[in-house]
Amino acid sequence: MTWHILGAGSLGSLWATRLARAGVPVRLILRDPRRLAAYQAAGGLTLVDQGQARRHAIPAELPTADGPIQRLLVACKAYDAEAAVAPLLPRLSPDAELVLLQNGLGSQDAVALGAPHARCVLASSTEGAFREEDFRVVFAGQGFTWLGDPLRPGAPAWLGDLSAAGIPHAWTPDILSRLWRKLALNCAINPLTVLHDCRNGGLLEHPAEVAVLCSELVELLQRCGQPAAAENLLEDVQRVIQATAANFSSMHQDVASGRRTEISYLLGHACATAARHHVAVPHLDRLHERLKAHLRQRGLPVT
Ligand code: NAD
Ligand code: KPL
Repeated sequence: MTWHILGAGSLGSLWATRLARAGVPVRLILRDPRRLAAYQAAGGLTLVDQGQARRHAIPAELPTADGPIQRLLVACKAYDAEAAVAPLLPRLSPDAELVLLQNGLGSQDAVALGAPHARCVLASSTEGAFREEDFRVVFAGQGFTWLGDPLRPGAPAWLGDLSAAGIPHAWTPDILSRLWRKLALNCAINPLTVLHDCRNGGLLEHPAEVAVLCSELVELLQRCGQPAAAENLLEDVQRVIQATAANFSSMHQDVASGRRTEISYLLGHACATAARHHVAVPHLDRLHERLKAHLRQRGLPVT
């Protein structure tokens, strides 16, 4: 069964090249004729893995191409996912499955609402990749991908393709808990690294700020039906800060490079959920406002 991959950026290319390398049929879906022409001129997708570069001539097409889509990996940013999937809806076969790789929460519901007949499998990944140039991606950090479907707990047979491709993964009945936990970690760390303009380790100098955010996040998670995601959150945040002390957070990297952030699907989603559940989170709200002001000053979107 062919994997269609929507979004030939960092993570989409990392998945596409590893699946193709394992002999799994893959097709890329590129945004428009200009990008398709650029891809064809590049001669394929290059994966740099442990210093070794290898090009994979994976076939590519436009969203308007003919042919049904049975399995779609959505590898766009959270803010692009819904609009990117929309033109593909007429091509989805009745039993189509979508794998949603977006970080944070909110974009998955938007995609699922637009594709009510498709099965939506949610993913939470700690793998790391970045684009060295267009259609050339560096595998930067070993990690793990959790997959799950909150509506249908049974694991799909295609997980075998991921094993064949050497993509470390596991199926979980609690994918929402995993996504909420990652969101909470991102909320406690990433905005502060932007506002203090520091590496993750720089937050060791701001323990009280981190602690108060964690206590509000714990209260929110408990009150919005995600108590497992709240367990030992502060200890985990402190562990991640120590373990990644030398790194810049993904949000810091986005802001430093003038790229749009996924703020609405991380801190924005946490604050909106708190408001919906009538949970007071004054420090998270204030952090959200400060972050939006910081982004506005730099001409970056606040959604
Ligand atoms: P990216 O910006 O590198 O890639 C996204 C790709 O989607 C781009 O190539 C863009 O052109 C394409 N795209 C956008 N709209 C499109 C459309 N309408 N049609 C076709 N293509 C379209 O992003 P990324 O870093 O791969 O991140 C994807 C998601 O994975 C994000 O939610 C991110 O937070 C998450 N994530 C990334 C990493 C990582 O290391 N890069 C790790 C974990 C999670
Ligand atoms: O996931 C992260 C990110 O940079 O996005 C870390 C810093 C590990 C946790 O917030």
